Amino acid sequence: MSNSSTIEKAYGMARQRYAELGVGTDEAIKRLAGIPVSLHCWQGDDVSGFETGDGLSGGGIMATGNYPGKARTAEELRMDLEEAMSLIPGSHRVSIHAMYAETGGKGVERNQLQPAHFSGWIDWAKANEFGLDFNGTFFSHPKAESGFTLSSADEGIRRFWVEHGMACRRIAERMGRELGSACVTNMWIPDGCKDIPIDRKGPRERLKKSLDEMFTEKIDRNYLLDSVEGKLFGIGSESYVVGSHEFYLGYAIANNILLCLDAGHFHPTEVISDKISSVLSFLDEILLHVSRPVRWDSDHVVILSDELKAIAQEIVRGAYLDRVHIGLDFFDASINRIAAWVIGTRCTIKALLLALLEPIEKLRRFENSGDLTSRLAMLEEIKTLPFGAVWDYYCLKSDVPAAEAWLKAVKDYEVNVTSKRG
Ligand code: RNT
Ligand code: ZN
Repeated sequence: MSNSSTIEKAYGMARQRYAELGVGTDEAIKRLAGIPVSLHCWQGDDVSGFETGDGLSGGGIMATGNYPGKARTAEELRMDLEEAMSLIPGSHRVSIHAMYAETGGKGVERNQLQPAHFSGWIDWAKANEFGLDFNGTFFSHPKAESGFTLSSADEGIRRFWVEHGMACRRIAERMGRELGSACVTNMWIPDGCKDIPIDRKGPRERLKKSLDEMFTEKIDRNYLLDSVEGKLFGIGSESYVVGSHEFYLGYAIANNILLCLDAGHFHPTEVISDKISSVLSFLDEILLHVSRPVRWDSDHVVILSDELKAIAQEIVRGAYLDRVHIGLDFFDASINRIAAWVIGTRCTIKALLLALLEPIEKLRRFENSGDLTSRLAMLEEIKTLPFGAVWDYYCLKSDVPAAEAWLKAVKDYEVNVTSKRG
């Protein structure tokens, strides 16, 4: 394992090599430190939440695997998140779902949730200097069992979920206000059906009406940023999803709210990296759900894949860092859950660093002058630049383990903490 003087030495050499291409590594590291990634709390407990005794299916999303030691309480989940954060360089955010409310053992209906039910999360975020993001939970609930929530034809059910959305926005406003940083609040609903519907129009009309009602209350954008997330299909909604991409793209543009692009929510050969500059031609800001679909929307742990690199390149090349909120959305229950967070988040940050280290000006010049030969040659050559030395140095300077050294911390934590959970 590298000690700090080896890391510094390797960095010095890397800095020189990048400088030859006109890239400043110190600059890149400085910019990288200012980019928050929002860690999704639901990786820590397989998207279960802490509501009592429902045992209901999760609206077509599911973590597979039964690795021991998942968090059973909010305290455990926060502890695990802190452990993960201590192994990730930079200052980041945590994304909470409404089903992680702390209601003191009392059942509180989702349309009755209050900011007070999240004060444990808010106090913790304050103490640790994490930003918070929020999500409505429109699944794992008796009133979602029919497969329809905001688009339900049952007025009582539809109204219940509208009220849930309104409650979530007030909770999120509180989070944003208390933490001094706008809380990106995402609404994803599972609505759709397994087999071919007769009426595709009615549910969409009702969804639009529900969203209009939910977003009526004007809330300061300094505290709350509303976002909606579409999808292509889910388990049990293979033939029809009410909130499709076109539906929400239209809704977001018409209402000047954020669109959430999830990497697993499109046709298998479609990529969200190519959608960023398209949707940002019409929207001020977007949210990303960085995920890894394997053959379907499987939500595998994010790795340093070509698509992850392309996502980061698009954000950096397009100078969109202020307009793209980077959130994670994966859940794997077959490996150590803290390691899953650390791997996925470190990879996302690595992809951003790679993008910040591109000799963009040089590449642009090649392209603009029609020298496509040099463009391709350079794109391939930069793949073997000493990027790892810059990454290790960034970890060292951020006081987190460089290279694979973080794994030992997770293994120790497993022995001392998670393996002791029943
Ligand atoms: C589901 C969506 C949604 C959820 C989380 C838990 O397909 O991706 O974002 O994964 O809200
Ligand atoms: Zn998602």
